[in-house]
Amino acid sequence: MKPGVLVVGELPDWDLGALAERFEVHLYYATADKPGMLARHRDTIRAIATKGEVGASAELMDALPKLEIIGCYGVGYDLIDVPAAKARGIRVTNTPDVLTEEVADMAIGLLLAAARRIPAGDAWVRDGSWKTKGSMPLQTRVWGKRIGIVGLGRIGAAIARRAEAFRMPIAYSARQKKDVPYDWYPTPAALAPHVDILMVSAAGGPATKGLVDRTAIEALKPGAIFCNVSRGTVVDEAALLAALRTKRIAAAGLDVFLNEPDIDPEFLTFDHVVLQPHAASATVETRKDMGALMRANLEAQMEGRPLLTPVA
Ligand code: 8YV
Repeated sequence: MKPGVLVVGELPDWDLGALAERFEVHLYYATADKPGMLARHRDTIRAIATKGEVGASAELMDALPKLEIIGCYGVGYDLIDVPAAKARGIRVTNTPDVLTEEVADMAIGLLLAAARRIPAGDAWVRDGSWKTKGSMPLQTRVWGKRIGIVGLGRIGAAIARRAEAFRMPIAYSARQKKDVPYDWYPTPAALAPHVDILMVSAAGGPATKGLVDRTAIEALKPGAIFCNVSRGTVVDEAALLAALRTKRIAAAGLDVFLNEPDIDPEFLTFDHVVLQPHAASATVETRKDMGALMRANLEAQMEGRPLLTPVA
């Protein structure tokens, strides 16, 4: 008999199909009767497949006494209660590396789209403004500007490599200075006054909650550009909204927010902000790689082999 996997967040059909070859797949996200599904399959579910936006709580773990592993379809596992998993001997894996370059592409894309007003330019052509009003308002330069990266992990480093090609002086904030030729600051608040662009790419979770605080946002130079491809929780969103309201932040590109997808509606009112629906890793190619890595971890656990990318 195949082991059971509880799929708590929606996955592409190709992943569900591949999972079904090795597991009895239970679509938790699609069932109205969640307690019933847990009760019926509590003795056979040995794995959970989750994703960045949908976590796994201690309560869910407790409902599944045979649970051995939680495979996160995403690098960020901040919504999985890892201490609870550890305490119960449940392994947790994520999908690092396979999405690094994709997220860095989106970071640069958002930066260019916001500063160069690419969506507004597209609308200007489509709605006839080009013909009736002539040129659109001028844009803001990106290349050569000083960029500050909050969190120089795998994704931050990939953004920095791209920024080098844009001939940008690079600075970063991180708890520890790293062996890189970029200027280091210990906190976003220390970094912010020295940069033209603040790019947030730190991991989410309790350790980085509110890391980009009001002090950091208020320390940005007037006219700064702000981007976030990490987690909404990393930023003091009230302070960000205030700086967007006054246009102290001249342009912003945001892929992540608090309370996704029910985000603060004020974001929708800003025409100097480019919004994305938490899609930085969302290409067919990368999502296939993420799914394959998540499944490889689940299968390794079922077969008693070492996990490929464990976090706990
Ligand atoms: C999501 C992400 O997990 O990897 C992460 O941490 O935020 C994303 O890749 C992705 O949307 C999968 O649901």
